[in-house]
Amino acid sequence: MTKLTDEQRKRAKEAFNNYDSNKDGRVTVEEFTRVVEKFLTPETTAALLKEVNPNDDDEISWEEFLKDYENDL
Ligand SMILES: [Ca+2]
Ligand SMILES: [Ca+2]
Repeated sequence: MTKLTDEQRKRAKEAFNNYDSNKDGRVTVEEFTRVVEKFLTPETTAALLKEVNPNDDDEISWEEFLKDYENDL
């Protein structure tokens, strides 16, 4: 697995915070969906959610987000 540089990690964190619209430090599936559905089709949004939220609960944890971010590099 690729190890993120500090800079990449910082960017991942910024992206994560960007999805956290109520700024409580957690990204719910609802928050994530609200952002991505603006520029993705419902099908693509669903597929993306499966990748970024593999345990299918109602929250995209930082660990889940970071893992997906690494996979997409
Ligand atoms: Ca939130
Ligand atoms: Ca999750």
